[in-house]
Parts: sequence; structure tokens; C-alpha cells
Amino acid sequence: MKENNAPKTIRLADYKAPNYLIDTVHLDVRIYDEYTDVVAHLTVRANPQVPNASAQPLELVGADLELLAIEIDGEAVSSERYQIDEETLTISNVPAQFSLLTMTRINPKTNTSLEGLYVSKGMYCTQCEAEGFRKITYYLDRPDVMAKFTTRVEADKQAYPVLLSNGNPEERGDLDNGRHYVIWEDPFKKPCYLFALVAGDLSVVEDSFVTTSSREVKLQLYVEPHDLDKCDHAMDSLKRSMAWDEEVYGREYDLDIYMVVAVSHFNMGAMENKGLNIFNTSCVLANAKTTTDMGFQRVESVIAHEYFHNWSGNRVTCRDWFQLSLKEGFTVFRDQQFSADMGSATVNRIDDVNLLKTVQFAEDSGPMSHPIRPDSYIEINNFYTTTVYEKGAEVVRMIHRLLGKDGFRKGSDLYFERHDGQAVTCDDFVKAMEDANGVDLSLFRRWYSQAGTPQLTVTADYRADQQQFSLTFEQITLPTPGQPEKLPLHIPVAIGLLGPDGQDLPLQLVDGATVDPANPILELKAAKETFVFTGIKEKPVASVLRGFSAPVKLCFEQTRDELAFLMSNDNDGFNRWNAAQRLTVAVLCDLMQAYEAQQPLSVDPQLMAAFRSLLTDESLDQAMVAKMLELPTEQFLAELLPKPVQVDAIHHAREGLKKSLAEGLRSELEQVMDRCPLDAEYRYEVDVVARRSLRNTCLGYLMSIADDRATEHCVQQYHQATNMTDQLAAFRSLVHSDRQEKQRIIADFYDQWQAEALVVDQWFMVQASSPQRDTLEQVNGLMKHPAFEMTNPNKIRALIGAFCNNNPVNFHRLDGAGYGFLADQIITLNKLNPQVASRMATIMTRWANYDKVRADLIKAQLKRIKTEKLSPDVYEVVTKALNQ
Ligand code: B3K
Ligand code: ZN
Repeated sequence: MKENNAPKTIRLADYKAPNYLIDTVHLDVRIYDEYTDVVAHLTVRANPQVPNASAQPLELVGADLELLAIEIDGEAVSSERYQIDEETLTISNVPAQFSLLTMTRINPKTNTSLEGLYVSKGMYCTQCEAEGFRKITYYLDRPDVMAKFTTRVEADKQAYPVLLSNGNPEERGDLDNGRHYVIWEDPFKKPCYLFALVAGDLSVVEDSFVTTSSREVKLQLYVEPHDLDKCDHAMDSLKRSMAWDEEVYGREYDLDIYMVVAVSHFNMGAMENKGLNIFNTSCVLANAKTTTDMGFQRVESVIAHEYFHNWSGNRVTCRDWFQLSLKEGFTVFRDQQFSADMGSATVNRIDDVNLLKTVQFAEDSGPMSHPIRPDSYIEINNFYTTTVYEKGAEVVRMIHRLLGKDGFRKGSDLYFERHDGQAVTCDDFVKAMEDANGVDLSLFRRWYSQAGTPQLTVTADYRADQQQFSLTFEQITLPTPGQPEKLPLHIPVAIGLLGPDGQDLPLQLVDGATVDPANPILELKAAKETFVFTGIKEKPVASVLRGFSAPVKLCFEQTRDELAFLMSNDNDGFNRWNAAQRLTVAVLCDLMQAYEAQQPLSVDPQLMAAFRSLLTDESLDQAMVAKMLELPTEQFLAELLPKPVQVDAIHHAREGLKKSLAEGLRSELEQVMDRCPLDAEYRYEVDVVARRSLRNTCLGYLMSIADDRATEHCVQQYHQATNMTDQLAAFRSLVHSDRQEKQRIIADFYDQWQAEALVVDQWFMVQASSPQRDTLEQVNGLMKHPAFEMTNPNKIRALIGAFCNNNPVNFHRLDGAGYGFLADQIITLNKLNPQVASRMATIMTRWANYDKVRADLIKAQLKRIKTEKLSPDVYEVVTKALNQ
């Protein structure tokens, strides 16, 4: 039943082209201490594609605006002719073509939603995607309305010497009263979600890039003065992204200037505004002293991601927000390809798949499950999800796999050529891929409309007498909200069959077909299919779903011997790692059983032996060794294993395994630590990163013993480390242990780094994810720490987010205190920053995965939240969570 005042649901099926179009926008933004005035000159015309459009009133959207003036073609509009309500300005009897002037007043200083125009540490900045432009002026705030923007920004010159907007600076000058202005012109038509403006006192780092066609592009990074020493890596990553996009996709940058601005208060990672990217400081600043290798990696990939949007998102944009994955899925795929080319491709793939399996699979089996192209939403900001982004990227990756590298490039060339300057749909993307390659992807399109993770069950059968080996695949997708019936999907399964020597056998099917050795995939299209291979002289070991060629849950029973064999022989790096994971999970399941039965934990010697050979064989790729030694996280296991989630058994089995491995392999672990000494000088290069990661994995194991010797080593590393990767690894191991030394180290770390906001975030995060039993009490204390700020999303993610997401055993405390804590924070954030509040609320949507006691406690908190006056963001999540 629909409740009173329930926010309304928007549906893809109701999409209609706009009645009016806007060709040009002249914005004049005047920043004053108390308020900001925005004068907007729009040239508007009825949409020729819509019959009778000019007979309709013009409906502009606006939020939190005070309208000061309104004119059409230079004449004031009388008050009978227009109407204003909470969200719209409706003007009746407008001409078929006219110029509209509005003047509105806004208050960026009180805007804590970080959407629209707001202030972060004294700097004015904007965030307009998805629907923030309506908080700046009345507009047709939808992506299929594309206009040419000219923006004049005016402010006090001393307080705001830097005034930026999209495009090229055309004019600047001084005004009376110590004020000044700059006029920016963006020659490309764009939807308003790509609009940006910055006013502040910022320092700049400059460089340049010469494009394929010899145009010189000025590159600028704007940061606070004390961050000037953290810009090199982002600048370097930007230049590499520009070169890569020219080489791999034939895409050149189009303006003469590319600016990136770093801000401390930002709801997500970064934003691809045309020519003026705005970045969370955490995704742009990096240097050895303050940033871990993971941080460096993140900067590289986010810089690339936002840069790649210039083509996949800005030049070709989305028709409506249901098509979000058109730009996000494709751009994530592009940034993943880039990172794979820059570093270790296999390690990158493993990390991406882990995220998908941990977060996206969980989302897709819960009440927020949606297709990568959703059918409906209440609040679009709730749909910037791992499904739209990461599963969206997997869907593009499958197209790449099906068409091959060259076919995919032909398709992307056609897509960019056909749709440059347009706002299009996911279907247009698939159509370009089809047309360029002469293929039919009609069945494949189901990936766009069907939600849920398919389960793919594989059974193998070997007939020695016929020298035949068969693989039978059965796919099934469980119902998701609003989609009770599911259809089979087109699934590319990359495979190999390993002979006794560990080499791949030639793949010959009984029907005479061969599997392309250059692209060995089986294409599934039905609910159940069998493939029979001939000429197989001995029983092979199958390596299925190599490279994780499709986002499915694979159920394939293989023996521990087979897994160990794959672990050392598979020529597919991803599956070699995956075999190690599967073997580890099998052992963890033994230990969970033992834990539940209150029996002593004993580790399968096969795993011990496998890990020993990983540690001692120096010929192996060290990055891979580090990855294979990493135990699956508790969150990963919670998603993977049968429900209800055995929170405590998972935690204790994992801790127990870690400790047993450390005790059994102590000398090998110590030898690796000796073999990988601390670096005198930091370099961010694949082999050095691998060495650090291996060393710190070993340190983590040894610290699970936490005796005097291990602790002494750890404290020593903490003090001697010359970079944040090594210092933080030691810090984390100490803080997560029960050693007394940690109190001194926690204080010491803060003393050393209190001036570096991003390092303080790490300090919060490490403490909030400690498995020690008093962590919630510690977190409650830290909420009152002077460095904690409820209006800064980075701080919220570091403390509240880390506790609730990365600390299952404490968050899911049986007394429900963790849930009560989260609900309190959601209630506070709902008023301050609905987007961040609703992100936090998604954690509570998974109550059905837990035992009755915990599920009831979570539901009680959801109900408590529901009694508040909720933002649409939180309302949507909480209602869907309760109605599942
Ligand atoms: N496009 C932005 C995300 C905007 C999120 C709005 N709630 C960043 C990105 O994906 O590149
Ligand atoms: Zn993006």
C-alpha cells in the first residue's frame, strides 16, 4: 500500500522526450559572504521531435532556491503566469522559442548535502550529478537536454583568487570592492550534470600533454598549498591515461585545458565535469610518506576513470538515468583495462573480482537487487551501485570477450562516431557492437534487464573407453524483487583442460567443431548444455571460467588434489589464484565445523604444504604469491557460504587458520621477511609493490602469534618504515593485536600525522576495524575526537563505515549495540547528508542473511529509523529493506 507523502517512483517505461530544449546557458554566479546569487539566461525552444510541444507549459526543476526575478524575452513574467512549488517552476503560455532569465539566491554555506554548490574548507565547489544542478538554478535537469554553457564567476579577489568553470577562460577582470570575475566558455554542448564551478584560494601544479594530432593541452591540478608535494603521481597518471586512450581506443582529448581540483568534503571518489574534474582529496593526493601502495593504485585508476569519461560519458552521454551503466559500466571496464596494462593484470583482475563477489553479489541477492539498467527508482543517487558500475563493467567485458579485441575496437569506434554529441541508451551501445561486427547480441541483451547473479553448476564426466570428457552446464537465476521469473543468459565460459603434465590439451568437440585456441570459450545460451571433448587420453583437470569470464556463481565440485594441481599448474593466473582460494575455503569450512562442535582446530596438511611451497619457491611471481597467501575476508566468506551467516564461526575459523599457518610456517615467513627488506627509497613499481605486499602479508601472519619476537619485529618496522605502506601495515598489525604496546603506538601515529587528513582517516579506519572486543566502545570514543567530523564523508567512511562494513564480528555483536550505533548515525546523517546516510543504511538491508536474533535486532533498528522524517534516499533503502 502506498503511504501518504511517500516519495514517488520513477520508471524507465515512462520515459518521454523533453517538451523543451535549451541551446545556450549564460550563468552569472555572484558569490557573497552571506549568500550566492545566480543569474541564468537560457535560450529555450520547443522540441521539434515532440508533437505539439509548444502548447505545453515549461516545467523547470529547482530545489532550495529563492526566486528573485524572472523574465521572458526581456519582460518580467507576471505572477499569474508562473507557479512555484517545492520542486518546480511552471510557466504557462511560453513562445515556441524565447530567452528566459531567472535570478535565484542560494546558500552554499549551509549546504551539508554536498550536492549543488557548497563550501568545503572555505572553498566553493559543485557536485551536479545526478540531480544537483537544480540546487543552483531552475533548469531542465535531465541528461538529454544538452546546451552550450558560458559561466561568469564573481567573488572577493583576496579570499577567492582562483575562479574556475568548464571549458576555456575567455575573460577576467577586477571589479569594485575588491571583487573580481572570470568568464569561462565551454564549446561543447553538455547536460547540466557536467557543469562545475570552483572558487577558492588554491595552489596549482601545471604540466602539459601533446595529443596525437599535435595539440598541446594544459594540465592543471589545484590543491591546498600544503598538498603541493602530493601531486606528481596524479599528474603522471593523467598523462599516461591520455596516451593510453589514444592508443587503445583512438580517443583524443578535445579542449585546450584539463583541470583537476582536490576537495576534502566529497560524497564519492571524483566527478568527470567537462574540463574541470572535481576530486575527493583521497583520489588525487599521493606521496610515499602519506599514501599506501593501495592509495597510489586508487589515484591512478580514478584519475584514469574520470579522464576516460570525457568520451564515454561526456562526448556520448546518457539519455536518462536508467542508462547510467552506459557510461559507468563502460568507463569502469576502460579503467580496469588501463590498470591491468599499467600493473599486474592478474592481481588487478583478482581484486576486481573479489569486490564483485563480496559486494555486488550481496547486493544482487538482497532487497536492493536491480538490473544494470534499473527499471525504476525513487532516488537515482541510490543507484550508483556496484551493480551499475562493477557488474556493468563485467557485461562490457563479456562483449569484449565475445567479439575479441579487434571486434570490440570496431564496435567502440562505431559507437563514438555514431553518437558523438548525443545522449543515448545502453541499447545503442550494444547495437553499435552488433553492427560493427555483423553479430546478433539479442539474447545477450538480457544481461541489461535481468537482475540477480546466475548460478552455474558444472558437472564433469570422463569416459576412458571413448577418450571423451564432457562438461555439463546448468544455469539458474533465483527470483529478485519484481522479477519472479528468470530466463537463461548468454554466458561466455573461458575454459582449458589440463593434461597430467599440467599443459592445456587441444580442445576438439565431438561434433567436429574446435574451440578457438586464441579465444577458448564455450558460449552458453540455454538452461542446460553439454559439451563433449574427444581425443582425451587421460582424465584431465578442468579449468572453468578462466579470468572470471562471466559474473556468475560457479558451483563445480573438484577434489582438493585437483585444486592443488590447478594451483600450481593452471596457465590462467586468475584460476591458479582461484584454486588456492577454493582450497582455503574448503579448509576454513572444516575449521568452522570444528569451532561449532567445540573441537580443536587442525589445518589440513595439504594446505600447509601448498602454502609452504608458495613461500619457498622464489621463482614464482611474488605479486601472485602475496595474493594467494591472503586469506579471504570475513565479508567474502559471509557472502559465499550458506545462510544464515555464521558470524562467529567464520571469524574464529579464519583467525585460527591464520595463526596455525603462522605457527606451522614461522621460519619460512621470517625468511621471506628477510628476503624482502624495508625499502630505503620508495618506488611505485610492480615488482617493488609486490615485494612490499608479500612482506606485509607475512608480517600479518606472524603478528597473529603476537609473541614478544613477532611484536618486536613489528614495532621495529613501524619505526623504521620509510613509507606509509610499511608503516601502516605494522600499525594495523599492532592495533589489531592484544599487545599493550599498541596504546603508545596509537598516540604516536596520531602525533606524527595529525596534520595529514588522509592519514588520520587511516588512523580511524585501522582502529575501527580491530577485532578486539572493545572496538565499539573505542569507536564511540573516537566519534568525539577533534579530528572526527560528521559533515565530512571521508571521516564517516573511515570510522563508521569501517566499523560497520569491515568488522563483522563486532558490528554483529549479539547484544545489538552495533546495530543501534549505526541506526543513530543514519538518523543524524539523514538530515545532514542524505546520500551518505542512505549508503550507510544499505548495510542494514541484509538482515535476512542472519540468524533470527540478529535479524530481529536489525529490523527493530530499521523500524526506528522509519519513524523519522526521512529523505527520499534513506526512505527508499529502509522501505525496501523492511518490505523484502
Ligand atoms: N559520475 C560520478 C558519480 C556521481 C555520483 C552521484 N551520486 C563519478 C564517476 O563515476 O566517475
Ligand atoms: Zn564514472
